Amino acid sequence: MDRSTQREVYHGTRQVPPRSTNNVLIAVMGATGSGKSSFINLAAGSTLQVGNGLLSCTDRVEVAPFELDGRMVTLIDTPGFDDTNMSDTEILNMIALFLASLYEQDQRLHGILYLHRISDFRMGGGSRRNFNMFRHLCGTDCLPNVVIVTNMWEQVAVETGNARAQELANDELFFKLALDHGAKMISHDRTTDSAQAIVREVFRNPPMILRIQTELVIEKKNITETAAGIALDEELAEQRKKYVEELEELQKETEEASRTHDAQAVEELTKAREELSNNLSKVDQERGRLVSDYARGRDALHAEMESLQRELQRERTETARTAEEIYRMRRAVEQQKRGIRELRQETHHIQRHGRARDGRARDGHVRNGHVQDGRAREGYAEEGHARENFVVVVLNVVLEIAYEAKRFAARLRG
Ligand SMILES: Nc1nc2c(ncn2[C@@H]2O[C@H](COP(=O)(O)OP(=O)(O)OP(=O)(O)O)[C@@H](O)[C@H]2O)c(=O)[nH]1
Ligand SMILES: [Mg+2]
Repeated sequence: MDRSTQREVYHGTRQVPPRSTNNVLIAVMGATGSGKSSFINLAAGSTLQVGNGLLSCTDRVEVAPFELDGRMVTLIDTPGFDDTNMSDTEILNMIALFLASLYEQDQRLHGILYLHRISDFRMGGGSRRNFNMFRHLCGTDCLPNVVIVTNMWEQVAVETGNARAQELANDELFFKLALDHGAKMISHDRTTDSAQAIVREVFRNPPMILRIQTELVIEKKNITETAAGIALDEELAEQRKKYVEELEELQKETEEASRTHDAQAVEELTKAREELSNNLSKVDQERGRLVSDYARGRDALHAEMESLQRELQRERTETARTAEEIYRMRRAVEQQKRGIRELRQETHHIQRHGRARDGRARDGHVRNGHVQDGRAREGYAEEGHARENFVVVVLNVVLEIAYEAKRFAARLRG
């Protein structure tokens, strides 16, 4: 029976799920609010927090392990790019660190589910940027292990939904290239059955190595040198260019307003320029932070890994000690059991032999009885003999007397 077991939280990159051949690891990605956590909760029976407004909800990598078809499946929830609380740089760092640490611990993903709301009436800048980042994290070779999950179908008319799905599947800017390279596109109807059927789609896949994992761990690239890092930097550079152009435009407008002495316009335009300048310096900071944050995150991760290793070693020693203790106790119990068995056998033996001896003793008594009887009989016989002898003697005496009396009577007659 499929059942949810527990919910674990990866604070950044901590605690990677236990390795096992029976383990299936699947990452769930997609724009913020695309329904990733809701999907995982349906499939795994977990209780990951689901957003209830316009604000982004999941702000770290979380996992939900559960059992499906006898396999231990772990769905990995990720924060989406375009988060309302975190920058794309932070999100990329978080996801990249997690994926690199998975790979370093010899754990492979079986698939990635990429969630997309069919209810989005157009694939806006956010959705497109999110999918772009996803493609660069993933690489082309992994696409056969990717399922694009379209959801929120109940929010649109069937024909509209179908038309959108068709459009997304055929547009090179959206899902066409991924589908051409083996990715699947499946609709989800917000039921557990549908979520689990989608999970099963990537079950049978051989585990894969994502492009970002190869780049960071094998090729030891800096995050800014990875395809995703470059894509993000390009996005930021694009944003920067836009801000600079807008600033130039505002500068011209402000100068024009000054020339016409439009004080209110000058004030409004100055405010807008300040805002844009702020955005520009944020973008510049973001571009710089991608390197420093990743390096800091990696150092923190290594420190954490070392402490985890020490903890693991302590646990192993403790486990070995406990195992030894259990072994000793088992042996003691075995010995006691053997002792009890022997004691029982002995008792049994004694009881059996005791009975036999009693029996023999009783037989002895019986036989003794017979002997005594015999002796008694002998006694009786002797007695009988004595009585017989006595009778014979008496008879002889009587006969002699009778004979003497007859002789005497004959003498008298004669
Ligand atoms: N109608 C409909 N609403 C859904 C569906 N899935 C999720 N939602 C709603 O969409 C909103 C966002 O869902 P979440 O699961 O939090 O989305 P998320 O992708 O995890 O969002 P972040 O954590 O912010 O990245 C919530 O209000 C959900 O109730 C669906 O299939 N249909
Ligand atoms: Mg979420």
